[in-house]
Amino acid sequence: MSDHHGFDTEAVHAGSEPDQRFGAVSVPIYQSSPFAFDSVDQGAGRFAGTEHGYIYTRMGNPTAAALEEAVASLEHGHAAIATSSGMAAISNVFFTFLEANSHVVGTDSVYGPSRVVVEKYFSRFGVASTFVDTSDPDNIRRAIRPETVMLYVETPENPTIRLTDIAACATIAGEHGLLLVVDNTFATPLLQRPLELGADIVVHSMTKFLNGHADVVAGIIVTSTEEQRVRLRTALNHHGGCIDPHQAWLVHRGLRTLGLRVRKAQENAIAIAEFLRQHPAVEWVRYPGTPDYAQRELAERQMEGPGAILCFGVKRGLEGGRKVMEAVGLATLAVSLGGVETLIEHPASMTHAGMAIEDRESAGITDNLVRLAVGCENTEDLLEDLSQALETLI
Ligand code: LCS
Repeated sequence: MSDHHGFDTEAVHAGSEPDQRFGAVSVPIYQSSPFAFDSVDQGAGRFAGTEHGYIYTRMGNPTAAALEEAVASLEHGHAAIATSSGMAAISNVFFTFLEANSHVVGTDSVYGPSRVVVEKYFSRFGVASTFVDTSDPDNIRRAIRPETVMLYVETPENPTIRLTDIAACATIAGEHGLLLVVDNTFATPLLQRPLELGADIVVHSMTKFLNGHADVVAGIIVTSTEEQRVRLRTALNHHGGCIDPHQAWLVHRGLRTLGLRVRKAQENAIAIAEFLRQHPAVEWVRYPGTPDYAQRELAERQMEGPGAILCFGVKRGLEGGRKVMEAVGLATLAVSLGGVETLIEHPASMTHAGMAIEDRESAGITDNLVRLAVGCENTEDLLEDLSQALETLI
């Protein structure tokens, strides 16, 4: 059905066949670790892969499979593998495809732990890496070595909202035989489908928009081929990191309203960005939906909407940023993003406080940068809250 229906129809129906036994309309939660075999032959067949069916939840589970089918369908992928967290998904991609003495090129300001996993742990097994500003494809070309096997890209980037051209990356990856992996957490498949632009693999922190309710940590890998699926699934079966059935069910429930939530949050973000641009206490706004956004042409070509996350710079630097954080009432002061509630965060004093000031500045994470992950509240309430918080700077 995925080729014939719209996004919301797929989000509601993909992976959601009524249950065969009692006709339950919602996919049952198969909260079981093992699955019984009818016979020794059947068990042997399942292990050999000659018989379809479940064996043990680490190796696959029907509730998780429903979610995997739905996300694969929304991303226009071949198949998907759900994991216990976004980091478990990303680590499994590295674990599966990186060999000793191979090399990875990645986006410099990816979500911190995605870079740490390669630089701190895989380096122990001889994997080298170069993280560059991938918004300029020439930086990628310059970083590639004969032993490079993977190009790992996050777009839009967290928290700078800088974009990388996925189609240009696919061309480079094709020329050099690299696996192109894209973290699509910020955009969601509603707004950006990297596999259609030539990426090989998509990863998500489903903790964010796909689940959408700030109550679950989960991740997923979407593949474009059966060979990738088998390799990733086998690796995950061996080293763990599988999703729990109840967790999978919660994410699948949230996924069914993905389009509604992201469109509403985006509508709010567009209004907020415009409001901030006019505000005397705000120095700059970075959001793909504003007319002065530096990568507007790329945003329009690559994404079907500007999304629900923006960052802005307030007057009075670090102190100004802290003041706004303290003054907001409706927006919650918390990390993470992609839930129905608006969250506000100050990277310089929170998520990126551990970085040297020069590194922060060169990555564009200035002291006055405030990250706003816009939720689904009423627009006027959010504007009123931000307005009273910004007043404290005037
Ligand atoms: N990819 C991106 C783009 C993320 O923003 C995150 C988490 C992850 C992967 C990892 O996913 P997890 O394992 O947490 O499910 N981002 C966070 C953030 O911005 N604040 O808190 C977590």
